[in-house]
Amino acid sequence: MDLYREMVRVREFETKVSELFAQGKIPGFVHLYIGEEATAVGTCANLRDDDYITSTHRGHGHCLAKGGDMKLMMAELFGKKTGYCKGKGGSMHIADVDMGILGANGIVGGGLAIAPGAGLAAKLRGTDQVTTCFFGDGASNQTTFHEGINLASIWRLPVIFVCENNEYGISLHQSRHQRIADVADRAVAYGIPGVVVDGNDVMAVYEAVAEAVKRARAGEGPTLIEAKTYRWRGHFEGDPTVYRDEKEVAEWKARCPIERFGKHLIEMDIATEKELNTIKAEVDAEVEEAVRFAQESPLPAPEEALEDVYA
Ligand SMILES: Cc1ncc(C[n+]2csc(CCOP(=O)(O)OP(=O)(O)O)c2C)c(N)n1
Repeated sequence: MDLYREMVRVREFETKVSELFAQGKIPGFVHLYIGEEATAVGTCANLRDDDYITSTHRGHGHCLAKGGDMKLMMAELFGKKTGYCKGKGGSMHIADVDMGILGANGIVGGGLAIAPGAGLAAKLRGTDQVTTCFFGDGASNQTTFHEGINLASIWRLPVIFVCENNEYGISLHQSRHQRIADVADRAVAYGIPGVVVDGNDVMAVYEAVAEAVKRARAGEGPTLIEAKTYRWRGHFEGDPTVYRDEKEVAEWKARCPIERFGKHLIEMDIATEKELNTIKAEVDAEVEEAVRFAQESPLPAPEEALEDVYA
């Protein structure tokens, strides 16, 4: 039930963000994760508060699933002083070090260079903390992918590399940017396990990551997990999405991770339809509260623009 609620939280947060963005209430760039919820939720359900994640430009789902505060996230998207980065970072720069969220990242593949560092730090401290590194199929062509996984492999670092293969790097289908169908095949080059999992099946993701976390905590090193999934929205909000047809989108919508898991819970007598509707209503209230908090919060003062700037 917790997995279901968490996926609904990600979906409803972002559905509201898409509405508010279309109304011009949210400035900047917004990349939505709608359709990919099972991957973040199934992964983060294995992590403790003191474990780390690195995130991407499509990071709302990762941050919420890892325990980020919805109100502070919404305020950040609104550019308000009460947001995670005092309104100066926006959607792509949400970080909460206390919750192990080492940062969403506008640099594609950026997290792949950060995660082994966090893994090495944990290893040197002698803790059993793990770091999970989220990235896309497009990012798996970056040098940081190869450097990061190679280092993690030779040093047996406790890092779980989770490739969210949503089939596209901006407008380019995977078949046009790679000659392989499975990014997980690249694990062979680094002598680590490579696992392909249905990224729209929250339990399948949970189980694959559970195994990788066990290996990592036991000092056996990293795992590369490829979650096959799909983003329902454009690359960014406002993207006219002319590079894919509606039939493809409809086919993936029919595999909605939330509806699918809801059905499973009902069939297994774990939940009733009424209980699932209650969860949705509770989440909607939580999202409304976050929007109210963001709207009522002050904007940062212009003279604060140069505070907290490091160079
Ligand atoms: C280093 C770098 N190169 C290029 C870009 C431009 N860019 C932004 S998103 C993106 C595609 C990312 O695709 P993928 O990693 O598959 O993630 P997805 O958007 O599909 O979640 C690119 C090339 C960037 N932000 N950073």
